[in-house]
Amino acid sequence: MLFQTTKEHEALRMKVRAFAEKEIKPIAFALDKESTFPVEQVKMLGEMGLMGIPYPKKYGGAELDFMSYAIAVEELSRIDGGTGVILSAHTSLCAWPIYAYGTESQKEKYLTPLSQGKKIGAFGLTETNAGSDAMGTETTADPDGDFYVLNGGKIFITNADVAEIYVVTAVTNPGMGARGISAFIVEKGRQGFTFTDHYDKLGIRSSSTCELVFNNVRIPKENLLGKEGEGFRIAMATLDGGRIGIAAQALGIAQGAFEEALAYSKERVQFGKPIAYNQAISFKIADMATKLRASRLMVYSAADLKENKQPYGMEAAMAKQYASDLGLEIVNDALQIFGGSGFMKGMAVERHYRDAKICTIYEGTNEILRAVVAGYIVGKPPKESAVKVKKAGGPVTGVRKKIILSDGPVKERVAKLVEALKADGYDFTIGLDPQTPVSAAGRVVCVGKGIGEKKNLGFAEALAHQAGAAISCSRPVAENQKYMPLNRYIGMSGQKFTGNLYIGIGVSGAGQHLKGIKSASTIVAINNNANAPIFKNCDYGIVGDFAEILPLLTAALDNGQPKKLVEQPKKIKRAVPKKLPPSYKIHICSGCAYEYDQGLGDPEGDILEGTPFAMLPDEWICPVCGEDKEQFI
Ligand code: COS
Repeated sequence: MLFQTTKEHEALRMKVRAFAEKEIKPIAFALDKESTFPVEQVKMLGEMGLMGIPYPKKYGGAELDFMSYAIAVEELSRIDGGTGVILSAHTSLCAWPIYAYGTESQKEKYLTPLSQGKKIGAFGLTETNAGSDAMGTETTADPDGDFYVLNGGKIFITNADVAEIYVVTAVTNPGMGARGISAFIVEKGRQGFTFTDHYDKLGIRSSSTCELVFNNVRIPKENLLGKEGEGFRIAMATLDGGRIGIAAQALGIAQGAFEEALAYSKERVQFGKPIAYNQAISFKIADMATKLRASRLMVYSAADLKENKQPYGMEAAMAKQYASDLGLEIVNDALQIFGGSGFMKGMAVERHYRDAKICTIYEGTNEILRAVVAGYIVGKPPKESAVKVKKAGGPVTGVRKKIILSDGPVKERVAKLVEALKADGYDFTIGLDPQTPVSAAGRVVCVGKGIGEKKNLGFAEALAHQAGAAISCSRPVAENQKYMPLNRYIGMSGQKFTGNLYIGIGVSGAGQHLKGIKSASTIVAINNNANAPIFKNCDYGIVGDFAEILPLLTAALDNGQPKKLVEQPKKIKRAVPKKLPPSYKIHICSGCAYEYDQGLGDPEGDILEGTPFAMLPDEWICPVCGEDKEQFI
């Protein structure tokens, strides 16, 4: 196997390198610090013909090979890992499935502007319960005339919300596993298609990442990508190619860190000579260079296989896993060579160090990739395991009552809620300092972005007083809107609420937030969007405008007396929906244990559905063993 880049490859490398050095390097620190997407620079990439490198010219592409694409991602990442993944997600994850599975008109309509860089693309597969187990998809697409109606959400989506074209997966046939999932092209701007706030990330901060929310989004049937039921395979095949892009990104980040460290080691003098001549450092440099060479050969080899239409899934997985695992070792050594200076913000090596980590996680964790590679070598493990495992999925907060009060006068719904809470054991004569730390509070009122203007916090504060609750909020309310200090936000990354009563006001229920309240005994949701995910995760919900509901709820909890301040009330047992006993007695044949089911009757014995056992004729016999009716117990 001889891998040689051509003169054209090297010319392209120089072109992308010059661009990255001139246009991105000077602003890379600021992009990272401010978490800013490089809008103008991405536009320039489009003008340079780099946003559709491997696609045919007739669809606006540059019609170069996959190795050229890998080199471009590598060179951008050498300067800024975030810019590298913008190109990679756009080219591999959005443009590619349209190129490979799209109809002619889909390619003209979507691939062309993507390749020309006029529109940015993104890919939506990952969900709260569908990470490594991509088959756990819960977003649904229900047919309705000439449309599919999308409901659900996607998390950790690179290029959201700057992208205008999204390839997303959704379940069209529940219960059919992989074959029940389909892929769709969804344009930004469709009614009901919204985004959450951007994540605040460790690295690749110049790329944008947020969640997609689909609330009754109508997608024309012509936007189905491939056939119905092909979505999972399309997604898996897309990721095979995507992994070449991430491998190239990991390689580029490591290359950048290596060059920084090499230059520094030659200029930094200790013990009378540059540290590069110290064997401890020179051996590190030798190892880094060796690892880079091995990674580069693997990345280019996978790209070459793809270009030549050879099987490449295993090689792409190997390259991504290897280049990113070794990439971490290289950036670690690079920072070590810089010593204390490398630990300082503003040093490129510090940014490379943070940017490298994600490459071992996204587009298949390196653990999953080892499973993929092993699958090619030893074959796939048998599907059925002797060990029964709990099926993932379902509400993040576990089994909840989900009593949603959506109809009728608001006052009556509020009264029903208060009655139900009292029946669950809540005493509203007690009070709590609203500034009690969230982790110590027995009850909280929590506001989400739906609270709107800051002055509306007054509604929540009044309710918190009457409910004997501390006040808290979702992450965006603290971080972006700055309505409360950061130590009051609830979420996976913030404070966990493990007390009794959580009342969410205008909280939509992003997975990260719900993970922070999953131990609450009772979850109450008040939101005007009946499809907000929090309603699938609550015990009681009222659908409606908080400005109307909260004053009524506050008044209903007001007992006219000052609240008694008490010690932390004891933990109330979580309300579990009751299993209803059958409404009729069970009758079992003493001969064969056949159970007569009143609901089914006995069609073979001409007994209609719904016939009670007592009404069966005396001559009726057990349809299984022929035992007389009176032998039933
Ligand atoms: N290309 C095409 N089809 C593929 C495929 C691939 N690379 N891998 C699997 N398939 C097909 C299988 O052939 C099978 O098709 P049929 O139902 O027609 O037989 C179907 O997809 C199901 O495959 P499998 O049984 O292997 O699925 P598993 O649930 O066992 O999952 C893994 C396989 C774990 C490999 C998969 O879920 C995965 O890659 N997870 C990681 C997801 C990921 O990378 N997420 C990060 C996204 S960041 S954008």
